[in-house]
Amino acid sequence: MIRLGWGSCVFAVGALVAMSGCNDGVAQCRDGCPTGTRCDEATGLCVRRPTSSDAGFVDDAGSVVDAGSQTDSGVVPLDGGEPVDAGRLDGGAPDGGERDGGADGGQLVDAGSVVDAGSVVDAGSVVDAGSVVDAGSVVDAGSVVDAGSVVDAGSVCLRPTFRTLTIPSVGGPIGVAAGDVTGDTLPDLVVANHFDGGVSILTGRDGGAFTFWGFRSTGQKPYFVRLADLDGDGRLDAVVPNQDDNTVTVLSSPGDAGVWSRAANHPVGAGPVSVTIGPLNQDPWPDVLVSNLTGGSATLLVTDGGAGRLVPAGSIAIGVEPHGAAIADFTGDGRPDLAFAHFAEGVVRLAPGLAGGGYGMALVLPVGPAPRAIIAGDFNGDGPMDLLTADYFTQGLSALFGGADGGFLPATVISVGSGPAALLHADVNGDGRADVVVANANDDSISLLIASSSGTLGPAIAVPVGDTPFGLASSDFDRDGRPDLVVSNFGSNDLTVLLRTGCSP
Ligand SMILES: [Ca+2]
Ligand SMILES: [Ca+2]
Ligand SMILES: [Ca+2]
Ligand SMILES: [Ca+2]
Repeated sequence: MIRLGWGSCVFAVGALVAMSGCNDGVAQCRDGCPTGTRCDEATGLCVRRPTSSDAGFVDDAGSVVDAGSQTDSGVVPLDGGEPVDAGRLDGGAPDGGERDGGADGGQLVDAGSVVDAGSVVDAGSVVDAGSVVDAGSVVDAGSVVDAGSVVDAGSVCLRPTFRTLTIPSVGGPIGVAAGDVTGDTLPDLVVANHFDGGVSILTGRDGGAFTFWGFRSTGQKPYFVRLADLDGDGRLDAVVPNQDDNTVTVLSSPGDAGVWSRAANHPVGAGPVSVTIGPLNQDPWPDVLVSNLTGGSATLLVTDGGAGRLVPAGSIAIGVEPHGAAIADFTGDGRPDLAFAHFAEGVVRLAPGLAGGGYGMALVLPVGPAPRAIIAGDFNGDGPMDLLTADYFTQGLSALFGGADGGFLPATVISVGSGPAALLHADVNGDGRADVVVANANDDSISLLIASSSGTLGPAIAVPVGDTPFGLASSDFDRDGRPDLVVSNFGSNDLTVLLRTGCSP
């Protein structure tokens, strides 16, 4: 493994980033949800968006946060948080720092840091979309190690086994995403090459092998990559935060061999290291939440459905060093809320979405040291949404279990490998329930936490991968009906593809 000074970790290879639940794992969400639907975090499936005609639809009349009180069970209510800059999404003027039901939390300060809220502006200039590099050369279909025993007798597989392929990469593969970007229905890989200023595209072939297709420039020090159909053309686009030039690149518009022909660079805050795809407003289009590590802020980019492009929708001064983020409805009012893992502080900040747009005071939830990634889901099977953080300076995850009143229990630790840096919420054993995968950067392994039939997570199962894994994605690469995994190994400059074979007894 590579041991780097923490400073350089923070600013160079640091956090991998939160994967917002279902966007990473289950096919329907990962592929982008169609018009009129949204991603259901609990199942990873695209579900119909509620409308004003639906029973239970929450309109703008209510306040988001119930002014509950501390309960005997130790559940922290959602109104006990600290203030953040509440940017608005509706294009209106800032709300002057006032917020109803101030309850027992702090007072909202500086609600006016709205950056160009909602106005449609230039969605970014077209920059070099890159050229095709050595199209068609086969990049090492990989050596087979650890073929695993095939059991899989149809019962729940608690210990999945894999056939391992190692695929060489270049330029510091810090992040990876999987999905069909060439339009042939086979899942491809898109790799963020930190030192090369762009992403490489590896096209899927039959049997789970990959062919290096080419490269697309993005910006300086790309840190992460996510795929989603942002412009509504039915094809996956790539979203890449560029840490050193404070931009996010969106690659779109199928061109040569179906791969992107357009690159739009959007200005964001300082040091963007992650993007989270999810709903930030009430339209059916997926939006982009950017964590700006050094700026201590988050930038909101929303899709303008009519124009099919991304436009700025404000920023939030969320606090010191936000790394990963998650978008989910934690308060149960139908509006998306935002959760951020704050690396330097060892806390999660959860900002509730407000009825009129914008976000309310953030609830501060202590977790372990150096949380880098965060995902949302029901990880104990009791219904309310929970959070998991990957605490990089430890050998564990922090689990924040949601209470029935919308608050959270104090964090509990789940043991995994050393240096957990990335999280993936995806079905690993093929039983239809999303499991949790952890990239352990310091011991060159991943941990599998298999979800039981009751919805709880099993103990971590270690699987060796390459040196300093920082990126995770999943798809069925060999099209055998079983979900597979891919890991980007920053230290060994390669990718580990784990093709599921079966189960061990
Ligand atoms: Ca598209
Ligand atoms: Ca729960
Ligand atoms: Ca599963
Ligand atoms: Ca498979």
